[in-house]
This record gives sequence, C-alpha cells and structure tokens, in this order.
Amino acid sequence: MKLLITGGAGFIGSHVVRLFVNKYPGYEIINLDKLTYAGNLENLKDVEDASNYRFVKGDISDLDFINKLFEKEKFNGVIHLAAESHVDRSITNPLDFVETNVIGTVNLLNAYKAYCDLSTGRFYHISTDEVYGELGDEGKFTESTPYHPNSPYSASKASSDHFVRAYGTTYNLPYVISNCSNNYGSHQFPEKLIPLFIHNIKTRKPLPVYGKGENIRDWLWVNDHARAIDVIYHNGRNGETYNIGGNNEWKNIDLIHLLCSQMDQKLNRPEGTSEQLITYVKDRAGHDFRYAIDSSKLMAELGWEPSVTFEEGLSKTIDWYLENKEWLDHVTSGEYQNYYNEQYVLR
Ligand code: NAD
Ligand code: TDX
Repeated sequence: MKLLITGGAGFIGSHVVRLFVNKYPGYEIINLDKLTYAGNLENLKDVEDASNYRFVKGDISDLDFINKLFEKEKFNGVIHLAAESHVDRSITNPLDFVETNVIGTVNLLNAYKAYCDLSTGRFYHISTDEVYGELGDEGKFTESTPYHPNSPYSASKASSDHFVRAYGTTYNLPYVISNCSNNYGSHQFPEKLIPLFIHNIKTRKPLPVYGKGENIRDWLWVNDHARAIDVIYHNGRNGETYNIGGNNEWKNIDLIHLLCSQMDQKLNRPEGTSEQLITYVKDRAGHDFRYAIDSSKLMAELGWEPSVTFEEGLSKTIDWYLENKEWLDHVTSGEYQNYYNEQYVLR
C-alpha cells in the first residue's frame, strides 16, 4: 500500500502519520505538506527516519506539481488532511481558504482519478462538523443533517466535501468522508483555544474569551481522532460519511475554568491565579453557538469509541506543552507575534 497523507506536518496530520508509520511497517507512507505557519517537521521527529516514511514539500493548489507527483508515485490511496484550518484567519483571508481547501482538494481528486489504481485504495477526505452550521440548545449533527456553513472556513470545507462526493458519483471514485468535532492534544498550533490559553496562562498573558464565553463545542482527543481515521480508512464503506465526536460538550467558559484550575495545580500557583487572566473580548463574527456530534454510526459500524475522559486528555495535553518548552518557544516566535497582535491586541 503506497499511501499519500496530505497535511501530515500539521496538528492532526502528524498524529495520523505517526500512527500509520508505527502500525503499518509494510506500507509506504508519503507525507505531502506545504509547511505553512501551521506545518512543522518538529512534529514528526520520532518517525522521520522510519524506512516506510518519506516527506515531500509541496502545495496542493499547484496543479502542475500535483500532477507530476501523482504520475510518478502512483499512490494506492490518499488521506487528505491538508487545509487552512483556523476560523479567525478565514475571516481575514478567505481566499487562502478557497485556494487550499477547495482548489487544492479538486487538484488532488483530478490527479487521483488520472493516475491512481482505483481498485486498491480510496480517497479519504478529512472534514469538520462546522459544515453543518450551528445548533441551538438541543439536538446533535448526524450524517444526514443538511449543510449550512457559516464561516469562510466552513464554507470552503463544505465545498470540498461536495466536490469529493460529486467526483464519487460522477467518476465512480472510491471515497469516504469524515466530519469531526473540535480536536485538542499535543502539537496543536497555539492559535486554537486550548493551546493558546495554555501558552497565555504559562506566560501570564490575558485569556481572550470571545463574547460571553457561552458557545459550546464538542471536544475530542486528537489521538482518538487518529484512531478513527485508521478504522474508517481501512473498514469504512465507500461513498459514506462518518461523524466523529467525543460526546463531550463544554461551554467555553466552563472549559476555561477547568483549564485554569489544572494549570494552577501543575504550575504550583494558588488556586484562582489563572482565572484572574480571563478577559472578555469582542465576539468572533458569525460565531456559531453550539456544535454537538452524534457518532453512533461510526461506533455501531466500526466499533470505535473515545479512549479518554476530557479531564484525563486535557491533563495529558497540558503536560505535553509544559514539557515541550522548545516546541512552544519556536512556534510562538517570529510571525506568530504579528498574528497575535493583529488578532488580539486591539480587540
Ligand atoms: P493544521 O492547520 O494544524 O495543519 C494543516 C496542515 O496542512 C499544515 O501542516 C499545513 O502546512 C498544511 N497545508 C496547508 N495548506 C497547504 C497546501 N496548500 N498544500 C499542502 N499542505 C498544506 O490543521 P489541523 O487542525 O491538523 O486540521 C487537519 C484537517 O482536519 C483539516 O482538513 C481540518 O479542516 C480538519 N479538521 C480539524 C479539526 C480541528 O479541531 N483542528 C476538526 C475537524 C476537522
Ligand atoms: O481566543 C479565542 N477565544 C475564544 O473564546 C479563540 C481562539 C477561540 N475562542 C472560542 C471560539 C470557539 O467558540 O473558543 C471556541 C473554540 O475556538 P477554536 O479553537 O478557534 O475552534 P473552532 O472555531 O471551534 O474550530 C475548530 O474546530 C473545528 C477548528 O479550528 C477547526 O479546524 C475544526 O474544523
């Protein structure tokens, strides 16, 4: 099995690459990544010398490059994670999201159709629950919830999901799609809520809570998402969508209180120290109120379930950031400071 994983130097992608490289020594695994601000080869230090693994630097929106790569490599399958992934950045730069998430995905589909042996693998598109829009107080997203994306990010992911499904129907491509809730864990770029707040608490900076902190997200430990991707790639049914969630809804402000309390303990600061950093700031434009995922299809069909409680997962996550000071220092230097200032200083 010659398997292309795109976006393997990012947060979720690096966990998927690590799992596949360690679990499938007989596979040839190629990680294609542009190494944007979010891509980081330090995420893959422990597998970079493995004999079944190779890294290729490249941009999925570069048609010529993608065609040449696919023609040369003749992959059996693709697990496609490369994307612009941060909602706030999509509000300031929507076109970057069209280029990578929409055009990049269509380039991969065309190359897959033209150069791959469709009988040996499949095109697996990794997507998000945000394509379904927002929920009120009740109910959960199922695989048949109509799409209603509200941010430029989720609109670009919804579009790419539609292209994958349309290529399946029109050209008979074997594909599978999964839509997952908010991930947290090690190696996540500190622009997303949990690693941003861990970093700010550590350095005693304000914790910028959007709006009233009442928005609700369903959180899943990234290693559990990677395990789901493994079972869906190998055992999911072609042409199907699988929702993946943690059955773990948290109101932002409640999650932040838990994070503050765990951080106080781990940093040996008096209880209540980190909470003093909480600062309510201007809300995100178009901020979806609530996401909740029904993953019963995946659980019943493929026997997957989350492996840790949120308290355990969060504790392991904090420990990782505190133990990997160099990683955090590297990713929060340079360009990160400009992003941070633009996003938060005058907010
Ligand atoms: P990330 O931003 O951490 O990583 C994205 C990776 O894609 C980076 O390594 C980046 O260098 C690479 N990339 C970006 N543009 C590229 C391009 N044009 N060509 C090649 N590589 C490019 O993102 P993530 O959080 O790991 O998300 C991975 C995937 O999972 C995305 O498709 C995202 O939409 C989806 N997803 C994320 C979450 C979440 O909570 N983070 C939840 C559900 C689904
Ligand atoms: O500084 C902040 N303050 C704040 O209150 C940030 C960065 C976020 N928030 C809020 C906004 C959301 O309600 O926290 C919640 C989580 O925000 P993010 O970490 O930015 O995630 P979200 O917007 O929910 O999207 C994530 O989950 C689905 C990922 O970024 C997407 O890639 C994924 O598809």
